[in-house]
Amino acid sequence: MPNAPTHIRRHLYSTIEPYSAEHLDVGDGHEVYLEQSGNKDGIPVIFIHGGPGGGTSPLQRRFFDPEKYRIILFDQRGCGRSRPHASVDHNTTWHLIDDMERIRQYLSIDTWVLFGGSWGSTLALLYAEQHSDRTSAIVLRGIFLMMQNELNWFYDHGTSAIFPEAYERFIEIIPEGERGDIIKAYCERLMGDDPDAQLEAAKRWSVWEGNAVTLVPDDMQLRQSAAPDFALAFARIEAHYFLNNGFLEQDDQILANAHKIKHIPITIIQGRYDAICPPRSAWELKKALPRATLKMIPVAGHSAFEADIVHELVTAMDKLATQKS
Ligand code: STX
Repeated sequence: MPNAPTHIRRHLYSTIEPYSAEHLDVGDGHEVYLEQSGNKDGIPVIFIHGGPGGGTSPLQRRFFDPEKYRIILFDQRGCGRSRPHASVDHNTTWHLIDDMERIRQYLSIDTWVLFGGSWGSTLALLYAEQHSDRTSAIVLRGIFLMMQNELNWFYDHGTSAIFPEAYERFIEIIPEGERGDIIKAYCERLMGDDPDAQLEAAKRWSVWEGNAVTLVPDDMQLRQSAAPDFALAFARIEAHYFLNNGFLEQDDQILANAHKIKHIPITIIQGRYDAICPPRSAWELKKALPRATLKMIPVAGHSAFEADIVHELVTAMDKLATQKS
């Protein structure tokens, strides 16, 4: 008899519809979109999306076994289906962390699993450092620690060396004299009162990032990045957060507070060729969290949806479900 295969590639779970979808009033004039799918009595997991400003999509429900997990997705302030669209008023990291706590209490959840990639990893780590007693486990992808060296990499000298032609399209609307601070220059256009100039800047900002998400160019990703509603929220919110360095008190805040979460089971999945969030941050995080598991994926970029990344994320979530049930 042949041996059972020792390595079966995992794919996303099947498409599912939410059993509940609503808007939650979080104050300050904001209403956030909140949905639940899977098993009402399952292990609660909150999906924390990227950007900031990226919003959620139905594909993101599919990392989790719907028989084992109570799957919670929400659109952070100002993006996705949250209202008002593209608003940066009362929109900071600390508001988002409070919104997550509000959602947790509203749903009567004691502790939950945090699942986030990219900016979603930033927000997951900051939430956990503040609410470690509410966090049962964390699964992270494409680590972003909201540090100045990461912003310099993506908006200045790093990604631009890999995608020079795309970078030229990104910076060509900014006069040379303003290119010393691209984020600030973009912010002025994205927050200005000319709607056409706003949208033009938003599309270029969003396409610059969309272009670098996948290892292999992906038409669907690029169309999504250029879609006006997506681009406007994504660009305005990202630029607002990055101009303010994520509203952190110190550049290495996440690493400096890592000791607060060292007892929590943490899995880090990182694509080796992630051009947006290069592996150095995942490595620094692993060093600050010696008990965490870091999986460096040899053939993968930034996207959550590349085959080897999906395999690792689904495997990590399945393993957690087995340990907890
Ligand atoms: N932003 C990283 C981030 O969270 C610097 C992110 N990067 N791309 C995305 O999110 C989308 C896939 C949502 C475009």
